[in-house]
Amino acid sequence: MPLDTDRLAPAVLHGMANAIRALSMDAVEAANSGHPGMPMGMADVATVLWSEYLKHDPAAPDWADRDRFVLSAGHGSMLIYSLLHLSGYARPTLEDVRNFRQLGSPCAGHPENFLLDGVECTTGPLGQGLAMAVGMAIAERHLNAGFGDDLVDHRTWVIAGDGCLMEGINHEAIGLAGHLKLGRLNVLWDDNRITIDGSTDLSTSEDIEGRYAATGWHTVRCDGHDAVDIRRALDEALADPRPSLVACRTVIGKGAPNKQGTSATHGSPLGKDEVAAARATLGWDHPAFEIPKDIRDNWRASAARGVLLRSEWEHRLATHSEKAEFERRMRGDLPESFDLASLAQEFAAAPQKVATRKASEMVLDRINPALPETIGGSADLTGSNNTKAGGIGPLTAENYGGRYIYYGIREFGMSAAMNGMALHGGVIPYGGTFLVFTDYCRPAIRLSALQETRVIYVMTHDSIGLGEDGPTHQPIEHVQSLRMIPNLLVMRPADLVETTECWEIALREKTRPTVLALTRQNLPQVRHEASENLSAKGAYRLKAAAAARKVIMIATGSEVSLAMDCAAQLEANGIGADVVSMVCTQLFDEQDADYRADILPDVQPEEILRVSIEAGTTFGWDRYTMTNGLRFGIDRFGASAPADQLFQKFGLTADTIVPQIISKLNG
Ligand SMILES: Cc1ncc(C[n+]2csc(CCOP(=O)(O)OP(=O)(O)O)c2C)c(N)n1
Ligand SMILES: [Mg+2]
Repeated sequence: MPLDTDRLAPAVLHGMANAIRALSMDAVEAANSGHPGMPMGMADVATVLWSEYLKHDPAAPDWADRDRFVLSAGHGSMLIYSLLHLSGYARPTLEDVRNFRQLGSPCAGHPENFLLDGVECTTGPLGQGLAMAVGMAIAERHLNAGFGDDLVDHRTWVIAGDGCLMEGINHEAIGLAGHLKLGRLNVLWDDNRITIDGSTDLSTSEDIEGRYAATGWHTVRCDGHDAVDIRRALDEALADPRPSLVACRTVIGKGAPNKQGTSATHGSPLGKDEVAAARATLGWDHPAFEIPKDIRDNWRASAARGVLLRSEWEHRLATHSEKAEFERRMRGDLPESFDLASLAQEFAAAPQKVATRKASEMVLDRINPALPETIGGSADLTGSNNTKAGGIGPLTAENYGGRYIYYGIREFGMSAAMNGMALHGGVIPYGGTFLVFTDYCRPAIRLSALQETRVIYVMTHDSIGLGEDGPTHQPIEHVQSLRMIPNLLVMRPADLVETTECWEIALREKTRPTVLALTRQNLPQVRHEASENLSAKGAYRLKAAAAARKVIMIATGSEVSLAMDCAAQLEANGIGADVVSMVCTQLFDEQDADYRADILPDVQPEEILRVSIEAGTTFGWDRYTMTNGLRFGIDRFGASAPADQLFQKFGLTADTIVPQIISKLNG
């Protein structure tokens, strides 16, 4: 809670808030695009929050114990750019702000975590910022349980709009936060009763505070343009042990005399005349992008509290017995001693027939005791995803030190929370559901990839091989469609050894998320040698042709052993066949040209026929088979039946595939 000496006079705060309004309307005007309404409406709330409550030091944006600030209403990006600039962060500079929304400026249309320090997460897809903040708040409490108040003792603040509260994910996110009693999470709702289409009356009549209260939240209301009232509400929020929703009644576009309070200010420049009128209304007679010295000084001075708090924290860290471990965790480095290669070798030496979901559990049995930073979980499919392993216990409101989260049936909420945890740092989240429900997670998976977070998605039941649950549960297009997302590794291991290799790759990828697509059904072990992590090459030759090579079989996951069976039959017919396990297309595409050409030589199909097998869509496989190759897969929805009958029905057996290859070879 701020000291009385931190309290600034309302007139001072008013000038500081008007600097946000001026920068926001002028930057949007210069770009001729953007959203002035939200920053102008929330300027007063944001000024009180940043100058009196938020714990931050502009000189140390990555200070581990800073408060996290999330602008969930990402369209109001000029709000955070103004706040960062005015309070003295190195970037954005005034030039950066002038170039709002232009190529090369870190002031992108929506805030991007990889472009500016102080932007904790990428926001714009409404609702996800708040849901990520839940993950940040979980990570904070979890690390606090491990390292104590001296090192970890901060809050998570969110500014969210009507849209963030209306999105379905809001329900999942606040349900989880309320259940876990994340009292250090405070959401400041820009309650302006306006969205793009007009008044919120058009589309909602919900009792939002009632909904939050029912979910275990504390709620409080304030006049979002009255500093004293804002403080009262924030003080109440801080004092309450529950997560808090602070409903800030505001006027969108506040200060623009003819347009304020209407959706006209939401997402368009105010226009020259209205900007001039706003200047007159606000008493702001400075030219565009000029901030008077006294206001700039007030903003800079407001950061002094954070500077002091950081230096005190640095002193505590310097003498802390856990300093090295804490710093390692926050850097995201794995312990020097961590290594799964020996485990892969153990598995290679003693073959087992297991489902890859089970294989994943066996690997996690080794990972979790060795890596205290992992936080596992599942969206109510723990026993199916095999995610609880290695002796980790539940993370609950009573024990934040636990390492396993029962997310409930909240796939999207889980995925967004994992992004928040990874962005917070100090933890490596992994979580599971059925692969088919990556559709429910997908907007967050996309943000994992965009934000470069190390999140590991453990997605089981990865094909018709799941059997009787039928077409609603059988992924068809999922693996291939996930492969289209840039900066996402999609891995479909074929056995226990490959599963071990994939986990090792995923854990070592600091800036890329991974989807592990794992089987429900048991698979024979295809790898008997593990001196090198071959999965790291994305694809490798599992078996070389014995007879003169005429065919290259390319398969993934459960179809690799099928490809081996096909190859054996081909060889019996005197046709040499390589088998390539394509564990991860993205990693294969990154190999050098020589390696790729060695695995998939660039020759005509008359010389070598390329054949793909994957129990999902064949769409896109011509990338590896070439158009003249053969592609075996499933281009319709599945069916409900035992798995082996389904593989028969969809023609994914050696007896069906081999004759087609031979006939193609015979032209
Ligand atoms: C998931 C998602 N859907 C739609 C949009 C497009 N969009 C951006 S802002 C907005 C309206 C948001 O209303 P509100 O949160 O009340 O913001 P305000 O108009 O008050 O600034 C919409 C529909 C989006 N960014 N994300
Ligand atoms: Mg609104």
